Amino acid sequence: MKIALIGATGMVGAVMLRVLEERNFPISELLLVASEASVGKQLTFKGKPHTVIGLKTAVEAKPEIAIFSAGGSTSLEWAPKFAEAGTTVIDNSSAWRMDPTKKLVVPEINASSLTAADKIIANPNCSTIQMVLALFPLHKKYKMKRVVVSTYQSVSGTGVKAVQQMENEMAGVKGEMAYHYPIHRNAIPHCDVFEENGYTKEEMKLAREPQKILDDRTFSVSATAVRIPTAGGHSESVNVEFLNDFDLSDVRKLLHDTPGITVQDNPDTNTYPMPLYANDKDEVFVGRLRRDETQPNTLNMWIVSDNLRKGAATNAVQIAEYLVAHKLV
Ligand code: 11C
Repeated sequence: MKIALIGATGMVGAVMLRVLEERNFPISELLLVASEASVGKQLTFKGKPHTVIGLKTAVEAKPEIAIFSAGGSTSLEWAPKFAEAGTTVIDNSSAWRMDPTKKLVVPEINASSLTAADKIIANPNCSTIQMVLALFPLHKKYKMKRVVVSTYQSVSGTGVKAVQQMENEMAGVKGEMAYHYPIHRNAIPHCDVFEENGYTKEEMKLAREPQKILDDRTFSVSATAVRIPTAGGHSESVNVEFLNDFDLSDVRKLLHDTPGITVQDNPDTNTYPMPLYANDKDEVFVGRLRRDETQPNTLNMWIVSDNLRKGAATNAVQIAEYLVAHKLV
């Protein structure tokens, strides 16, 4: 496979290179692509140096797959150009997610909907992926009615400028601010921009994307997204009301049997998921499973995953693997 990585010099790009290498993705030629300012830079893949090229050169090279992690405006402009050249695009930005003509894919849930005609495939938002993967087996069996989620999102979700802001604040050094407020020793209830309804765009991604991925508009999601001073890994407190009653040991078994999920749930041994330990792992970790005693058919759980891996790079590479395995590229 000739693969292009758009946004190769960025934070997700670096994780993407590691994931492609670790999973030994079949690559005959790797095109590392970035903005004009980075053209000519050298990056290493499997111990070999690669020179960064520009978008136009990459389109002309007609790769079979292009994985984009370069922001929404680059995706909006360039994904259609790659698609016209015959390349299948897997896009990490929010640009195409809610476009009804594009599939929004978490491979463990809905990769089977993909066909060779899907030339631009959207990767969901990081906080959506980890939540929807845990909700998926439970929804299948017990049918969700309403989800209330509060997120605790790491600064790596914002990007390198935010990681730098937190490090500067921890070291007592003045520097550029990614947020309106200090993040060290703080919690900021503001991820992405505000929309007209008073929710942030991140909260609305959590509300809208699961319905599209699960192809079901009968349940609703109400979200509050909060940025906290952790370096990597998003955490989520999730309250789910089902139409049908559930058995807690069956919930645990359903989650345990779902590929991509690791259950960490034992109050006796203080076992529960935490971002420090989910960092650099591909799984979605689920714990603190307990019945909501204030309402029937309602479950509380705590979900943690590395936002740059399953939340971005790993999910995108899994989509690429599916396309290759099913001869869709
Ligand atoms: C965050 N979820 O942590 C965001 C980062 O829509 O792909 C990814 C933004 C997106 O703030």
